[in-house]
Amino acid sequence: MKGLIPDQITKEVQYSCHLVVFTGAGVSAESGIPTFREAQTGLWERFDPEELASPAAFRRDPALVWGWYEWRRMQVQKARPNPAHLAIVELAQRVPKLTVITQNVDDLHERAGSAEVIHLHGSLHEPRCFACGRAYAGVVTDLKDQPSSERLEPPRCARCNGRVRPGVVWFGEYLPQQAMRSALDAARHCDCLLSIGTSGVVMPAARIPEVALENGAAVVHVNVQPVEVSGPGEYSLVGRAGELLPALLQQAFPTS
Ligand code: BV8
Ligand code: ZN
Repeated sequence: MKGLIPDQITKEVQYSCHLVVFTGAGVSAESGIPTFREAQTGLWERFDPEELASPAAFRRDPALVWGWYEWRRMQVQKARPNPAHLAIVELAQRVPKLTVITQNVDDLHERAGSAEVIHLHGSLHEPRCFACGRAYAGVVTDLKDQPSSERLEPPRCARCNGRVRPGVVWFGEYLPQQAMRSALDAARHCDCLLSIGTSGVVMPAARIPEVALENGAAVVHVNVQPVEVSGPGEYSLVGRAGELLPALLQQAFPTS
């Protein structure tokens, strides 16, 4: 019975010795986490996310930005990994080597069971002092369920009294060097890269699938929107990650 996934793509995964899974906000969409560009709600409706996700915005109005990130962190805390995250964990049991690289700042890959996830844009779960860099994981905020309508003052650093900031990479900030190095190394040496749920507009992360392609790997885009492909070895699978990844897993490694 013909499956959802074209045979050529199934084979690329089935015979892969080193598979890279590169994810964007679309992989968490079916967990109920709004993608970065979906309309912000509540207090942040009138802001362009790229405006808010910047050091300047935090300096200008730390309580507005801290409130937005804490509300997003609460959203993630209430969310659960979806079938796409779980299929990625299963794939890792079936191919010799699998590397997960994510642009997302949620911890849904980890909570699904993925190990050693490379976070190119940091994480909501590693706040740090903006002034001296001291880590402040485990900050507790009892945010109401509704988008916070009031600003939320960020905590102060016990060491230098600086403001605590989200542990994410903002626009205009460099990506963590080690993360980018490991991601590029995996992209250069893999034989197949699945690019899941990303619009591929944010640099330099968006280079990762290109580097894999330049180094001879097959690249498969999984997105609800068709992705323009440049030639043989690059494929666009149109559909929801939560449906296509379990189908790809099942077709490449049928359970006995
Ligand atoms: C840097 C953390 C050096 C914060 C994020 C002009 C040209 C080129 C580059 C630039 C430029 N001007 C500035 C730049 C650099 C800039 C950049 O790339 N800007 C873009 C907008 C043009 N990049 C930077 O600043 C980076 N740093 O370059 O440093 C430097 C230093 C000093 C001065 C200059 C440069 C830092 C970038 C990191 C930004 N931080 N996140 C936070 O989360 O708040 S990026 C943020 O946006 C997310 O992490 C995400 O990765 C990214 C994109 O967001 P979304 O669009 O929501 O998500 P995604 O792209 O993943 O799209 C969702 C996709 O899923 C869609 O395609 C949708 O169709 C699909 N989908 C939806 N549902 C499903 C689905 N697919 C499958 N199944 C579904 N169910
Ligand atoms: Zn400090």
